[in-house]
Amino acid sequence: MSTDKPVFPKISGDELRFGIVAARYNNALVEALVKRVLETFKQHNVSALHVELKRVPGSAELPYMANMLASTGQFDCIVALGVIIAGDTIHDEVIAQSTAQALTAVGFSTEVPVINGILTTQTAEQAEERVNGKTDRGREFALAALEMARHKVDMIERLDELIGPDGDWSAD
Ligand code: DLZ
Repeated sequence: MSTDKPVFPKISGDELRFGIVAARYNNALVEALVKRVLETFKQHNVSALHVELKRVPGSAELPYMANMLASTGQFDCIVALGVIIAGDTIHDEVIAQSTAQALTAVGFSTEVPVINGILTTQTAEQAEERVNGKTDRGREFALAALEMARHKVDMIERLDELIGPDGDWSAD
């Protein structure tokens, strides 16, 4: 695991809107992630009215709901939260890889950034350390969401200016 901590820019979230999708598998750990994300949003002035939380059975269902929320056009960023813990089979690897790819695809097709907040660990203890221990992944996911939401708003505005009201591309 990388112990590097990224430095996030200071961003006010007062006009930003977020969708959160949380898996119920490994529920206690995922709920702790949800709590940290919501706390961090609050610390950055995100209005509770601008956050919608949906729950799905497991991490494999996260991309579907992320795609549906992003498709509404009502959000500046979607945060997908789950905890995948290795078992006796390679099921965890299949879910982790396919969800990561699908979440990335949602961002490209909807133009709404999606934060991959799925922890993938060998043991429950490793997940616990990253959720409730020294490594605060929930906060990291929220800070990444704030930064990407800001990028999304800025880039969509820029594209709108370039394309113009009649849909004509006006870049030199
Ligand atoms: C089936 C399954 C297994 C074995 N492990 C996990 C896990 O560690 N974390 C998680 O979020 N979901 C798990 N699931 C459930 C799948 O994500 C999914 O809900 C089911 O395969 C139904 O599509």
